[in-house]
Amino acid sequence: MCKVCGCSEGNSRVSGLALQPVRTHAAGLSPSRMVSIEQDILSKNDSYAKENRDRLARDKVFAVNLMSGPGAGKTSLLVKTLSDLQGSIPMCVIEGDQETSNDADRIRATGASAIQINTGKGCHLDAHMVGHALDKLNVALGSTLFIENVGNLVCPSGFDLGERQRVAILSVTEGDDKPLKYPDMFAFANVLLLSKIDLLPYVDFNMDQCIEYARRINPSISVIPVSVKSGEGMEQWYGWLRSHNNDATSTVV
Ligand SMILES: Nc1nc2c(ncn2[C@@H]2O[C@H](COP(=O)(O)OP(=O)(O)OP(=O)(O)O)[C@@H](O)[C@H]2O)c(=O)[nH]1
Ligand SMILES: [Zn+2]
Ligand SMILES: [Zn+2]
Repeated sequence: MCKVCGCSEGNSRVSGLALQPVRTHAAGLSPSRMVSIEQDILSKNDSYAKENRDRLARDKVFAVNLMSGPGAGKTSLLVKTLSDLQGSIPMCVIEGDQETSNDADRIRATGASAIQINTGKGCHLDAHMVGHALDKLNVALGSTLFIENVGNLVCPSGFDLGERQRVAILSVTEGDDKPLKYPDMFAFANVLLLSKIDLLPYVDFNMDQCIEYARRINPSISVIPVSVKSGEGMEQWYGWLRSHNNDATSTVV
């Protein structure tokens, strides 16, 4: 179910577990009834998100919601991060995709634990799905939990999952005007990772312009340019992760 595009009529699954879909294309519903259903769904999501947030805080887990359009490099970034930081921070992953367990398989190949959520026709994760995934994934005390959202630059920005930080990833092949065209995502995020910067010589992407657009939407957004391929910027990303992981694990609940 998506309050933005109202597009989901599919079944959501957490590794085979069926969740009840909410249908938005109900014939005969007036627009005001639809609005009231949407408000109900959002307030339900918020209460599930609060449950997740309280649970994660109790377990001293630093949860990061990673969002981007399809193919911006979320899984590649995670695979590299999990390989490079193995042994220094306990880490695990919740993977969200409409179909396939390809991304969870790529994550598990690094040795890290991963749960795949398939959203069917759903275009984003919601807090209820993440709660079910948390029941299945034994997240160790003091871990960083990466939640890779469904590849979509719009809909995930409407749904709090109970995470502590939100990271939007935009690759340089997508165009520097995206913060203005898809402002909700950039308003929602705490951090913007500009990915695939090894490709900058081959594309017309003005990094300064893109950052200026992003800050027009969200003046406090942090920006980290990275390339998984060349390794550029990865130390800055790891520094950001370590410091937030320390904050989460040292917060007294
Ligand atoms: N040149 C270059 N290619 C990259 C980089 N990071 C990822 N890619 C490529 O981009 C493509 C998509 O990467 P993924 O990591 O699957 O992207 P994703 O965001 O997880 O994709 P979805 O989950 O389908 O939305 C792959 O072909 C990667 O090899 C990078 O830093 N530089
Ligand atoms: Zn949608
Ligand atoms: Zn992915």
